[in-house]
Amino acid sequence: MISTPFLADRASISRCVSDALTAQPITDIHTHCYTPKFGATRYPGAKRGGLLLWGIDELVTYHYLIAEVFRIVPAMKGGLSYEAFWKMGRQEQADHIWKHLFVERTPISEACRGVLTTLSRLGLDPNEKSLEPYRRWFAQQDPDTYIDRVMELAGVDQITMTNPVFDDEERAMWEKDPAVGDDPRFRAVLRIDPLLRDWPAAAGKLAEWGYETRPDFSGKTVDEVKRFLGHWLDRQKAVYVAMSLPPQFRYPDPDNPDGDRFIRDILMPICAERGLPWAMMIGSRLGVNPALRDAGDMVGKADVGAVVNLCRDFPDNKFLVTMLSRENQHELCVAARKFGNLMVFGCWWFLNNPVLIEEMTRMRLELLGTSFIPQHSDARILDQLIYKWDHSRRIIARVLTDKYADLAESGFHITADAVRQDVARLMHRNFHDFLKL
Ligand code: FIX
Ligand code: ZN
Repeated sequence: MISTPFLADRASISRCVSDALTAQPITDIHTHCYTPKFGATRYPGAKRGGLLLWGIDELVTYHYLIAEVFRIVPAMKGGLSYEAFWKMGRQEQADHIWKHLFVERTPISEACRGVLTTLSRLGLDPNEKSLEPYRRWFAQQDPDTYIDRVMELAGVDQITMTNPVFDDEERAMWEKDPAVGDDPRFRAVLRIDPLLRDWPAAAGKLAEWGYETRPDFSGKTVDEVKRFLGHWLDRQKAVYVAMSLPPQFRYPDPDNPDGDRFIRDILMPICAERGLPWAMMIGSRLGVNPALRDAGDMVGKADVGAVVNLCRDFPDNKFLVTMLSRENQHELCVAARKFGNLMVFGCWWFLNNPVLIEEMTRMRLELLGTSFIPQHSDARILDQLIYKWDHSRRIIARVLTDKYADLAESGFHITADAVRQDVARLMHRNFHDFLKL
């Protein structure tokens, strides 16, 4: 039998892991990016032409950076009021952020560093004191071909969108052009937060749209909500159903019988019937500072027990779960050891920082082997795919190298092929295989 050479030392392991991660196309399972048919930011001028956000002014006015600049120039006497900031045009906002976070201070936060990584990887000098040179460069790009460039630099082969059907602007685009989401580089996800976060209002909206739904679930409500979900799942060709849920989400929840009913009688049956996972993103406390708009949301420790109860009570359903609180991560990993229909994914939002990506990836490998999805980008601006994946790859490489080195110490033979297989599972196959289960 021909013996397969194995990786005998840490240096060869490290090289092999980095090469495998660089070569492995990544499916990004959760972003807020959009196909060009949804309309794109227009350069010069950075005018919002639709839902596809890209380019320097969008990058610099990312809501993470808006939150950070209000720490430097606070919305109080002698600072800048929220109203004044929101009255600014996008370029004026970007100039304000660039000045205070990138020029007058060291851009050392992860969100600042991300902009610099992106500019560098695009071949631009990240040391400019003004945004004008970047604006001139972005004004020469065509959004559609730029998507290909970004995906190539990020090593991403599929961008999974977030498509909130209760968002009037986006729903109108789907109703006007059913093919708006048709782009081989993208997949759609039916996002339905209001159906759990505010059932009575959501039932009222469905009634406005012609569905016979009533907040008290009387009449044909159950069948009509299923019809609504089925219509949009078909329209979007959605690959899963998603919700962001508050820290107080419980299942079952004696204080929210409507929510329990929606989950039990509507959502679980339709997802099981179609083999679609329900992606639960749990722990977002919305609007703690409403004046910051998208930047005003916060994290809260949630109840992993709700995930355990759902996975146990609905064994034929699949659950993609990420939680926002660092304190929930270990318990969620242990829950995943108990249920094969639970796929843990990503280092979400306030967890998407090197120190926590490292901690979570180590924890998950040690408790779950390679049976999880280590990361998603959550990119809101297309160009962020470049830095979010560049930064995460480095950390995942470091952690995997350590774990393989631990294995080698036991005398186990790690082969390059095994490393490539593991990396393919983590960055691509686990998601696609879970969808097909
Ligand atoms: O609910 C979500 O999908 C969150 O990821 C977003 O609402 C959040 O603003 C975000 O982009 C975090 O990275
Ligand atoms: Zn998101």
